[in-house]
Amino acid sequence: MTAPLTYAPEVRAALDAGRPVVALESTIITHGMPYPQNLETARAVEAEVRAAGAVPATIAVMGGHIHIGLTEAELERLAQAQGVMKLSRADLAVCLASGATGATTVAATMICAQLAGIAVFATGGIGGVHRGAENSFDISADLAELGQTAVTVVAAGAKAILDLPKTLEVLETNGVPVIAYGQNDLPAFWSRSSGLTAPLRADTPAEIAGAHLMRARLGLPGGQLITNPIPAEAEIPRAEITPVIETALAEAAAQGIAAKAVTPFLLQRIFELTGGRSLRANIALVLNNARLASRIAAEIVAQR
Ligand code: PSU
Ligand code: MN
Repeated sequence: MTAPLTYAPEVRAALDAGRPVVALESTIITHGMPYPQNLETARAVEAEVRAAGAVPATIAVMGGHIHIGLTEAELERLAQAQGVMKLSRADLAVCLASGATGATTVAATMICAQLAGIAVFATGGIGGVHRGAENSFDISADLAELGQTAVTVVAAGAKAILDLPKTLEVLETNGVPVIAYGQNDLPAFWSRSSGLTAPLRADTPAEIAGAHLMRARLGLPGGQLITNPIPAEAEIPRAEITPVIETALAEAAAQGIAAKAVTPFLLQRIFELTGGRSLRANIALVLNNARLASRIAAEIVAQR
């Protein structure tokens, strides 16, 4: 018995022909953005991947199957659905076995991409070590997944709602290369700089593809985290976003928000508190990541 994968015809054809494919997650659609911007963004990200010469494969769980690539109707249904499960490594099999609908986080999307033979995955931000983790133990399963699943993930860094120094420490412990693209600083999602220096730097998609392929030759099981700074024109500078983040975090603590609910709560509050500016930035950075991921996927195909 093999994994229950259902491929969109376009994705299957590209994988069979050895053409570049970029995986995309679905939690950003169901839990990361409000409707209808979530649907518009999902479509725009797919279009961006196509424009860059790769094939997009948005991943979600429906009817007992892992869908590798969604139809327009499936994308629309997911974007409006209520009560969709947020799937990480822990929930994936239970969701599939039950037949429920589930959206894949970074961790679950990596697992599904690897099963499908997709090397590169574009998203917005990854989960990380939450502030106060020394008490809550809230550390995203995304970090452990990066240590064990061989997919190159392109993100805009980790959000400053997290404890970024601790997030870097856990990634290092898990053997994950954290590579800043085109700069020395670790990007912080809405801001181009976190004020921290990234452990590694790459300036071209070819370097990143070369390192991805070298990891396979070395038999190293984990992935790579590429942190791609948000385009300057869409950036919310650190000094502006910091007080908003502090307010949202204080509200989450006061309301006892915990576990899986933390990230969606904070994203929604920051959206409200910035009058939608955080969402516009989020959309710009996801598109930017889709472009870079497509170029990396093309380089991996070329160098293979
Ligand atoms: N960061 C965002 N938008 C998101 C997420 C993170 O800016 O939608 C989602 C991703 O799917 C990520 C997940 O994998 O949240 C992390 O959730 P948690 O912290 O519960 O592991
Ligand atoms: Mn968590």
